[in-house]
Amino acid sequence: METTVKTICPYCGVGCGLAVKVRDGRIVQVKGDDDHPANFGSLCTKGATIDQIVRTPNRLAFAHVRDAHTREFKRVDLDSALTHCAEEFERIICEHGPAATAFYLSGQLTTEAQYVFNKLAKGALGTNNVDSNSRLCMASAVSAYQMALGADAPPTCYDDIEASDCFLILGANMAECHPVLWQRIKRRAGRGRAKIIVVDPRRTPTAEGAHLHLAPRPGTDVALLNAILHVMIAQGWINERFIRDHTAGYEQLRELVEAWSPFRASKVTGIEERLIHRAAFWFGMSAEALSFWAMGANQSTQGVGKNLAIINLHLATGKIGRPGSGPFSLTGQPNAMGGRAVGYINGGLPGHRTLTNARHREQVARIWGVPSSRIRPTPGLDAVRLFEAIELGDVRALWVVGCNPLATMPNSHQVRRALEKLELLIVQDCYHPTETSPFAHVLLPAAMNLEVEGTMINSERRVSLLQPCVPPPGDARPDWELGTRFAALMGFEESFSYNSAQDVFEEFKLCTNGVFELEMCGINYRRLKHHPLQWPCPTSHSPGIARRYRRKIFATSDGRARFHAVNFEPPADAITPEYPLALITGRLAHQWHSRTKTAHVAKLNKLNPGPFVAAHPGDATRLGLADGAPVRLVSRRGFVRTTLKVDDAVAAGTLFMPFHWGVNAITNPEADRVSREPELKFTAARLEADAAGSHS
Ligand SMILES: Nc1nc2c(c(=O)[nH]1)N[C@H]1C(S)=C(S)[C@@H](COP(=O)(O)OP(=O)(O)OC[C@H]3O[C@@H](n4cnc5c(=O)[nH]c(N)nc54)[C@H](O)[C@@H]3O)O[C@H]1N2
Ligand SMILES: Nc1nc2c(c(=O)[nH]1)N[C@H]1C(S)=C(S)[C@@H](COP(=O)(O)OP(=O)(O)OC[C@H]3O[C@@H](n4cnc5c(=O)[nH]c(N)nc54)[C@H](O)[C@@H]3O)O[C@H]1N2
Ligand code: SF4
Ligand SMILES: [Mo]
Repeated sequence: METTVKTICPYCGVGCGLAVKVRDGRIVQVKGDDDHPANFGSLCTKGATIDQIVRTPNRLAFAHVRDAHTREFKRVDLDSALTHCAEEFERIICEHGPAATAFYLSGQLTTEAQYVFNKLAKGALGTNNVDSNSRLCMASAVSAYQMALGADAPPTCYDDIEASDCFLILGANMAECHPVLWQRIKRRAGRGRAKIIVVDPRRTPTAEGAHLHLAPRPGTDVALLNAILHVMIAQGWINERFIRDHTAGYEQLRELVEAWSPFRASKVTGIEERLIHRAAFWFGMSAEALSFWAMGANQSTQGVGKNLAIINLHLATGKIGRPGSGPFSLTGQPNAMGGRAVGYINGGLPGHRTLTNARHREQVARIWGVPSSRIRPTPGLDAVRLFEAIELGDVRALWVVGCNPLATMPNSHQVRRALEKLELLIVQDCYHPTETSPFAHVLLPAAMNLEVEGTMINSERRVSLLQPCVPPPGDARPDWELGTRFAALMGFEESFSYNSAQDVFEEFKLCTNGVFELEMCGINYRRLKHHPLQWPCPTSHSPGIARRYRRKIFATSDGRARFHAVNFEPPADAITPEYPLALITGRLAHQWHSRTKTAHVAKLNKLNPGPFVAAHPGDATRLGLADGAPVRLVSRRGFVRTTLKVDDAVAAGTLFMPFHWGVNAITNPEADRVSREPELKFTAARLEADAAGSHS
């Protein structure tokens, strides 16, 4: 029998629709869904090859348990494994209190799984130690949206691309990381209707496709953005009326950017003055301008500042709240947006609520069916502090759902010490081994995206329904169900009495009721089976709202958007003679993070075959290193071995290393003060010949 199942690509936050042909329980063809508004049939290499990541030799199909992480794993049935988890949680909570337990969740889970685990921790067990890999990813954007616009909600949609005349793409390599959206931008620009400005220290494929490439020294974007605003103010390309009627805080910002002449910014950023003028001219004089940004902005000790400085440009020109204009942060993972709505971070509650607000705790407790005293008012630990607390012995049990922290957290030597110290580490994953799973006491087999029902929300706030294409292998179950079964064993059966993902979604939806900016009450599985819907979607007849702030009333208390006067601050890791180079880490087009998925796909590995560090020819010559040489990359935290790639796409004084094969032994855990997002984009490093000559 042959059927075509419509579902969603399990990789990036573009959220492409898939049409998966299944014959006799096997996937026989994967195509883009022609009807899905995120991609209209297009796919990139990763999406097109997902059939190859489902049945792999290292698929984790059964639960495993052991007493100590030095012993052998024993395969057990799921109920025994969950019972063991429950007993261990009970013991640790009894001896050390609930704050000795923690959860580390993922933007690659369904909204339903994120919701269940967040509720399990904060509403049942009484621990607020819930954080997610979004801390390493979207945290800075979340903080900036809240501060500037009053709510964590991108105001824009993909259709804005066709209505825009100028794209400012900062710290985002869209050609490799959001390829389907990039193709759409290229089509718009190709018709001669829009200019593309790319701000990236590297000459990426995205920069090569731009009309103007500004290559700042790593970490100096705020200086550049302030200078762009300086020029726009001096030239009168700002919108005084919009500023007066719909914003607050302009005067302070104006005073600050007055001091940021292109001359001064050029000294800090290394970008020629005339190019700063040109960028300001294009942004300021275009009828509509859209900015996209991603990790080059967010993963910085000034991550929130960079975000705010971008939003300032839109507010100063009034280029927001109308087709073709607005700030548009790109979400990395397929459902980071769902996690944000669910509040799966240390201080969050569902429906854009916060733990510290007593009214919010009451509202959520009512929906959760728990006494409001159960929800504790103090935020838990963010990811970086969580692993520090584990090493100190303050947290003793950790449940990791859909993350591989030993590979992806900064300063992984510290993370390894923490994992070794845990009394209970539960790793719930689709594969084993990963970098993290060998440290576990319990392995729980998770069904993967193509095997489950549930929702995911993409960068433009669009909710899509995942439909199972094939059954999960062995004992693997959907993530939400594993959390629910554990909750029942801990005595919370009544408040976790879901029989399906749909039941979970219906409860989550109640948390958005009356939360104007996030309202999802008009969304249900029945509607989603026909077509995906954007929130806010207040009624079952509403098509969902594509663009926010059309009436120029922002989600702040007085309806005005806020300017923020952000001054430039250098990155935390100091460049010194001992560590003279600035190391950037990031992605390649055909690999995904720690490669638990993409490592299985021959085509992808042929395209991006292996690890390297890229250095400018001048730096390589000065160090006497040739292309292909075995090298050591050393930072204040350790070293990694790899192969040198001499490449003039990176500027002199900088290095680039993809993190797919491991680089985090040397990266810096120092984080933005507000968002607590670590500075994964800037490590002071030195490059040297690897005397041992072997790679790892
Ligand atoms: N192929 C592929 N696609 C992916 C992923 C993947 O693993 N592989 N992961 C997904 C996820 S979770 C995410 S978060 C996104 C990330 O998507 P991106 O953020 O686009 O990807 P990165 O390579 O991490 O970083 C983007 C760029 O930031 C630049 N950069 C570094 N420092 C600075 C700086 O100081 N200023 C500026 N302006 N730029 C800087 C880097 O040179 C790099 O080109 O990709 C998503 N899509
Ligand atoms: N140096 C450096 N480090 C970085 C970054 C960087 O740019 N530079 N980027 C950061 C960013 S933006 C991100 S988002 C993080 C990503 O960090 P991680 O999320 O830790 O990285 P992944 O390799 O995607 O790990 C996801 C794990 O979940 C498993 N998994 C996948 N789908 C499912 C599922 O449905 N259920 C369950 N239970 N498991 C599943 C995968 O097999 C894998 O083991 O990395 C961060 N780390
Ligand atoms: S662009 Fe992103 S969502 Fe679309 S197919 Fe590629 S990885 Fe999947
Ligand atoms: Mo990410």
